[in-house]
Amino acid sequence: MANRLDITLPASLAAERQGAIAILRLARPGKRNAFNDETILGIETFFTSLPDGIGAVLLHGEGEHFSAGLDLSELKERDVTQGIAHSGLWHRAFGKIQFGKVPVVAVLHGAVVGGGLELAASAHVRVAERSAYYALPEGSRGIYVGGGGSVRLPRLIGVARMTDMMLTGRTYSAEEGQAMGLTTYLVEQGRGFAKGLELATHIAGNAPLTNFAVMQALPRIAEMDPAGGYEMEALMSAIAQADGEAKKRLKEFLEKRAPKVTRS
Ligand code: 1HE
Repeated sequence: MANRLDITLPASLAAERQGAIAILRLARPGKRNAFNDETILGIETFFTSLPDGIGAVLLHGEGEHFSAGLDLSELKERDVTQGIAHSGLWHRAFGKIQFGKVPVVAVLHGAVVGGGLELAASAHVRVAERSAYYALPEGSRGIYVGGGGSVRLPRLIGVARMTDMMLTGRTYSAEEGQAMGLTTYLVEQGRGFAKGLELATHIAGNAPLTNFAVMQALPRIAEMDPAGGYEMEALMSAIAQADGEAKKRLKEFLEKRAPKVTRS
């Protein structure tokens, strides 16, 4: 049963709750879900205001496109200092997604471009519908990514592909994005929300400490030197397995009350 989430957001965003899942919808389809400052601040508010009991977030976009990225009509006459602050605003908001309270599943369709792709890259699981396509039009607009794209996208698709996208305006299709690891699920048109909700529901059912470890420890360990990484992994693993939730789940398996691992 869907119900409202009591978080005050700008009209460009809509939030609701379905059980343990908080759903955030980019709701400015008339402008192809382009992000003005108000929207970026609203995204930050949403991810910092999630109530207890929410186990995962589902992020999706209204209309034909996920997002056209930065609202270009707001670029105006920013000077260098204001430009740095503007990018910092995006970094802060998207950081609250990647390193927030709970995992985020993003459902992508239509144009996922510029800042829209940067937003998608901040999520933990990405589902593409076949209509999705990816581009970094910053190159042709005379600007540069500013929403963390230089940090997150090379880790997903490699420096070479991002360089190509920015220099040549190349776009990638949903199928190509899936093949290169940008998304990990590819579904038919109109099936993204249901798939995203199914995944978010599974994620929300995990032990909270496991989700914490995957969100907070894994990306940091992956960037560490191997010796430090093994050490941090050992610590995280020990913390997770000492938790009551782990003990309960292991007992359920050993008493044959938990499901086996099966092919999906
Ligand atoms: C916009 C924006 C926008 C649409 N800012 N207003 N992003 C871009 O360079 C992508 C620019 N947008 C497009 O290429 C196309 O709009 C789409 C491929 C996404 C969709 O095409 P279409 O035919 O469905 O829509 P449209 O007719 O182009 O746009 C509908 C309206 O949305 C129209 O306004 P209207 O008043 O004439 O109805 C467009 O002007 C408006 N619109 N996209 C402002 N982006 C932190 S740094 C991040 C840097 C970036 O993200 S750069 C990438 C910018």
